[in-house]
Amino acid sequence: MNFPTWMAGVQQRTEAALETTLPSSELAPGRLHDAMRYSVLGGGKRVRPLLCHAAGAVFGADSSVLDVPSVAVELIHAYSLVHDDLPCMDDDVLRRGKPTCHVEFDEATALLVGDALQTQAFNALSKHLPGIAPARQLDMLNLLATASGSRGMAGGQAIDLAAVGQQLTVGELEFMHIHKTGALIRAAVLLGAHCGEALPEAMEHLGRYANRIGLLFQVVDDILDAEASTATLGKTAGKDAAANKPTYVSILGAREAKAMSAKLRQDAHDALEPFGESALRLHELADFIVARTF
Ligand code: GRG
Repeated sequence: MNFPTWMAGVQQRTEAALETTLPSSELAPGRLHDAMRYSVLGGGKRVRPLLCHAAGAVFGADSSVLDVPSVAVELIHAYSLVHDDLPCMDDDVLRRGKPTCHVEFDEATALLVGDALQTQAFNALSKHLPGIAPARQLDMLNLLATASGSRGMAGGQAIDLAAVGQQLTVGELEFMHIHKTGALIRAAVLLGAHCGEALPEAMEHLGRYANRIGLLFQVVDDILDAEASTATLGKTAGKDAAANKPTYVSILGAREAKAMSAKLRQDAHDALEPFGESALRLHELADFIVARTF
């Protein structure tokens, strides 16, 4: 199976799993459920579920089991986007080519959507997972909680907000993005591996890959924000410069940022060496993250 066909398959099954996980708009409170579904379904590249499935495949994990952490991570991601777009944060009106949640609904609803998506993620991941020992499942819940919280994504967002208008070194920028963007991407990869038979040494190699991919994702995001159009991105382009935010492009310049993305991609490929052919999809995803146009 070629990469586009595999990717479309995972995206489809993720969409279906999200659809059944989210409460129906017909259930009370209908408007909140409607806003949750609006914010999650029918958009997004589903990069984190793709990484989760690709990592699980290395260790023989079952696709139907992998759907569960994939959904959990994607719900956390969707919540972060809804909150990130709020006027008190990035104040954006466009996401995935549609009005942002607080524009389509209202601010209070958007706040609740984020809250409810976050708890829905843990609800999904805490249900019975066939073939996964309870202790392993607890590790998975702990991994996702840590990646999402103040020592992970939420902490990275706090650093990001404090960095507006500041001069950061590349090291400080990296620290911020390892948390804000990288932590959840790393969690997606490791949760996939937890669904299969991954030994600690393999987890270490995979962790190295995930760290590189997390940063790579952000460097490419910075380049796209500077160079792509709003129409292509489906979100407001040029926001980082307009908001006076430090980015890889503003600190290093576009040429150096692209050189950095090439190096990170190579490092990601190198980290996968011990896995041979079984890591094909993870290799392809590293290339996809660099080649993406939105
Ligand atoms: C509000 C707690 C809290 C956290 C927000 C991740 C984040 C922290 C904010 C997102 C803002 C942003 C644009 C970050 C850059 C990297 C990123 C996560 C881009 C969006 O992810 P994609 O490209 O989006 O995977 P799709 O729409 O494809 O799912």
